[in-house]
Amino acid sequence: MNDDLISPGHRTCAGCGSILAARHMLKATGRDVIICESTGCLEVTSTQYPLTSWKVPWIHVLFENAVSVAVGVKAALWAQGNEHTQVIAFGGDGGIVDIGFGAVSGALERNDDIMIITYDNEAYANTGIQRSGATPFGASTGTSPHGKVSIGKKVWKKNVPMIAVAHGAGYVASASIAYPKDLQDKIKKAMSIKGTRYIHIHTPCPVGWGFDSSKTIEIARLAVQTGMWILFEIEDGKFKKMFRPTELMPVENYLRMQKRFEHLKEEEIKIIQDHINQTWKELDNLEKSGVNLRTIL
Ligand SMILES: Cc1ncc(C[n+]2csc(CCOP(=O)(O)OP(=O)(O)O)c2C)c(N)n1
Repeated sequence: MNDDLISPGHRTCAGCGSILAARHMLKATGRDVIICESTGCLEVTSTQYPLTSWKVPWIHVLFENAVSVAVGVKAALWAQGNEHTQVIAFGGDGGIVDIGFGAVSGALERNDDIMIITYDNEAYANTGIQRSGATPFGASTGTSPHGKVSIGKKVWKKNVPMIAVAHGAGYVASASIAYPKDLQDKIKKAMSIKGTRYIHIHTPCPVGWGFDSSKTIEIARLAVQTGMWILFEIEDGKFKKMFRPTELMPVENYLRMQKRFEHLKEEEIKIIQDHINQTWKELDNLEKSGVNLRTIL
């Protein structure tokens, strides 16, 4: 196991899931890595001038172009004859899934040799919890508030891992801070592969989601146990589920622990439960079929 390459003393909120994603990521990569991180909670709280929590080379990039900078850094290393240093574009769901997505798509399409990692706290947390493309259906946020005529966010979460596969990415995976070994194994595997690799990590946010800061790991684990967040790997276009409980727990257990879902009525919870059941079944069928998603998406 590598040293801890995120030092304590950073200013993330108590119970922040995103800093754990960074910590586990670096445990997997070791020191031979350059991180290009977009503006967001984690950037602000881990690098308050003149201090930094990052014990590896780290660049703060504008909100929208962490991936473009990572591609440039990789090209500069290549010009120096350095083929060993891993370059990672690291950003929140706002940075990667939404505003920076053009650059993500460009890198994927060119198959640039970088890793892209999203830490997904399912909102624009740094600016006060606005809805992002990764915010789940039914969640109340500053820009998808629930009320008399609204249940919160009205559409489903954007599926960037599948969009990455549709670009032909050779390695795509989802991960969770509640399953650190699985998370680190996936990053290690991604490091052994050339081309654009995409990993999406689920990172609960006590402030934005409305739960006690002692419950971060419990919530992250429940997301996986209920099927609200599915752990998988797509290698060379082949889908594989990485966590298969004999039975999924009811999603209500997960939703009821968070203020952002507290307004949901039984029928809305049922819509979410049905959606999970359907997705779970179809992903099983996909895995059994052995279909190569790179050829059909
Ligand atoms: C072009 C641009 N628009 C808006 C902002 C304001 N802004 C800074 S961080 C942020 C939200 C970041 O959200 P996300 O990427 O999800 O990371 P998180 O804060 O949740 O960790 C926004 C909107 C900005 N810095 N630049």
